[in-house]
Amino acid sequence: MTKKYVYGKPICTDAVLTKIEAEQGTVPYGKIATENGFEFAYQMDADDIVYGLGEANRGINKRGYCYISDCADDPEHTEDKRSFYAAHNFIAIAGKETFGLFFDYPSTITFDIGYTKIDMLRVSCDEANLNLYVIEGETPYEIVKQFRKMIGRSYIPPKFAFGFGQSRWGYETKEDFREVLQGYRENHIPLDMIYMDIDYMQDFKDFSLNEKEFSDFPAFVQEMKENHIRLIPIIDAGVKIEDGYSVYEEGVAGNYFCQREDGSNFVGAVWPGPVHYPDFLKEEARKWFGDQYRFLTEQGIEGFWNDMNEPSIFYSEESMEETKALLKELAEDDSKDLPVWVLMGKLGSLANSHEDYKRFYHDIDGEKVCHEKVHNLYGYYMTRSAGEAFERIDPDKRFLMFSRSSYIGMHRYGGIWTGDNKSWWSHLLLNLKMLPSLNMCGFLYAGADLGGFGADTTEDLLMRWVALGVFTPLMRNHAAKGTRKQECYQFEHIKDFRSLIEVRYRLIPYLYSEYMKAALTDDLYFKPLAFVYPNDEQAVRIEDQMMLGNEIMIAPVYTQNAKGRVVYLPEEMKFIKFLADGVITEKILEKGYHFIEVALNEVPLFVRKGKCIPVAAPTETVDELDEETIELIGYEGASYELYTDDGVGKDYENPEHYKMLKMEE
Ligand code: MIG
Repeated sequence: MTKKYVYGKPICTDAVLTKIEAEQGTVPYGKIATENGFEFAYQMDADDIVYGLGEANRGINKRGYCYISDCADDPEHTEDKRSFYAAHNFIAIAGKETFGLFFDYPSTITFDIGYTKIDMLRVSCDEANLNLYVIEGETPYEIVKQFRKMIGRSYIPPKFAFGFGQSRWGYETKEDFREVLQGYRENHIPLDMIYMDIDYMQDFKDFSLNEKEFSDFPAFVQEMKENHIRLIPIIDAGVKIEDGYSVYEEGVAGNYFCQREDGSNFVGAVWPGPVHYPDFLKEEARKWFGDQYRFLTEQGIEGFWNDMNEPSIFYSEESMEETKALLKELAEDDSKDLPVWVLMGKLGSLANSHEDYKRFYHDIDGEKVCHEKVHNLYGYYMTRSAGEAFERIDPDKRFLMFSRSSYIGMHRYGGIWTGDNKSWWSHLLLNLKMLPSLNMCGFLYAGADLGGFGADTTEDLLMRWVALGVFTPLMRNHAAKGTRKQECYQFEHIKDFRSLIEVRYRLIPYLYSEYMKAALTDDLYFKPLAFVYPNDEQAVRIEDQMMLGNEIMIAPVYTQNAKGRVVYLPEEMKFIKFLADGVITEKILEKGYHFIEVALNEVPLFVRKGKCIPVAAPTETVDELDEETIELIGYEGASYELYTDDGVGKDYENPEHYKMLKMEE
C-alpha cells in the first residue's frame, strides 16, 4: 500500500511511474511541518534501522549521520562528506513501526538520521513543494520491492557488459588502447571492454574524435571487435563553445542550452574551457542531444559512460569575473599583508557552487525553472536523453550506459558507477556497503572503480578489490591520470589476476541470470542479510557480507595484510573457494561465526543450504562463454533455474529463456 501526499506545487520528475491518487489527510507516521520550508520529523525507536539513500556515505543502516542530496562533483569521499554525485531520496524505517518514504523533490534535501538528536529522524528542504510517498508493508524488503514496482523496471545492459573492463584517464592514442588489449590477451586475463576517457575527443568536444589519431575510427572499432573488445567512450555534459563546432552551433541555433534570466546562454567551464550546458529538461533539447550519440553508434560503438553531469561547473563566467576583480583589488593593495585566505576562500568556493546554480534556467514545457530548483535531475535527464535516443537508434538492441550523477528514475535508462573513489581500503568497504542501498533505489547495474581512482593503488588492494568486483554487475578497473599504472598486467603476480577474473567469467551464467531475474521482477540483486534472515539478531546488523541473488552470500576480505576474515553464517552453508589453479574447494560450515582463510588470489562465496549455482568453464571473453560447460556446485539434489538469452535483444518475457538445472544426488 502506497499513499501519496502532495505539498505545494511539486516539479514533475517522472521518478514514479505508477499513478497514485493523492491522499487528503495527514501522514500516518511522524509529523510534517510546512510553515518554514518542509520538514518531516519522526521519533525513532532505539532499535529501528533506517535503510536506503542509494549512493550515500557510510553504512547500510543510515542511522547516526546527516546526508544531503545535492549532486556534486567532489572527488574526496571522506567519512565526513554528506553529498556524493547522486540524489536517491528513498528510505525505509524498520523496527517498531515499519514504513518507507520517498521524497520526490529535485533540489537540496537533508536527511538528518539521528545526527542532531540520536533518535530523531528529520528530513527537510527549503520549499514545501514536493510529492511524498509513504509505502507500507510488513518488512523493509516488501517495502523496497513495492517501491521498485512504482518506479519502473531497472535498466538492463547487454550481456557483454558483465565482462571485465579496463579504463584509465589518459589513454590517448590507438597504441595506448592496443597496448591494453595486448597486455590482457598476452597474459590471458579475460577482458571485454576498454573505456575511452576524455582524451579520445578533439579538444574535449563531445561527439568528436581526436583528428590525428582516430581519422579511421570505424576501422579501429572493428579491429577491437575482432578481438572481442568493445570500446566504451565517455560523454561529458558541457558542450565546448567554439565557432564551427556543429554541436555547439546547433545547440545555440535550436535554443537547446540552459539560459540566464536574460535569455543569454549560461557559460561555465569544465575540461574544454568555456561550455554551455544542454537543457536536458527541455524535451526538444533532450531529443537533440540524444541524437548526437549517433555520431558514435554509426561508427560501431555500443556503449557509453556519461560524466560531469551533476553538472560539474569548475567556475562560471560570472564567478570568474568576481575572482578577477578580487585579484585586481589584492594586487592594488600595497599594504604588506596580502589577505591570501580571502583569495583561497574565493578559489575554493568556485566549483559546484549554488551561486552558479541560481544563475541559469531550464525550460520545462515552456515554463522557466531555475536550475537551483531542479539541480538533482540533471544527470538523470542527460542519461534519459541517451536512453530515449537508443530506443530510436535501434529499439531491438541493448546499449551499455552508465552515468555518474543520478536521481531515482534514471535507473530505467542506465546504471551508475560511484565516481572518484581512492585507492584506500576504506573505499573497498564503502563500495561493498553501498551495493544493497543502490539496489533498493533501482540501480542494479552498478560498480566502483576497482583498485581506486585517485591515489596510488597497491597490488594487494587491487586483488582484494577485484575479488569483490567479481560479483558487481559493472566490473571495471579505472584510475586517474598521474596515478600508478593500474592495469592488472602491470603487477608482479599477473597469473593471480588471471585466476581472479576467470572466476568472474565462470560465474557469469549465475550473475547474469540473477541480474535478469532481479530486474524482471523488481527485486534486489544484492540484499542485506537482514532482508533474508529478519529474525536473526546477528544477521540483521551485518554490513560486510551480502546476499547475492537467491542462492549465495558473499563475504569479501577488505583489510590489508589479513589472511582471511570472520564471517557469520545465519544458517548452515557450503563454503566455496575458487583457488588460483582453478580448483574449487567446498566445505559445509555450521550456522555461527567462523574464521575463513582467503589468500589474495582466491575468491570465497557461500551457497545457501539446499541450493546450487551454475559455474562455467573460464573464457577470456563473454562471447566465448559456453553453456555446455556449466556444472552445478552446492548442495546435492538442489536445482537452479537458469535465465539465458542472446544478451542483446529485448524479448525478456520469453519463457524459453528459463531452464531448470538439477544437481545429481
Ligand atoms: O574531472 O574524464 O569521475 O572517472 O576519469 C575529472 C576524466 C573528470 C571524472 C570521472 C573520472 C574520469 C575523469 N572525470
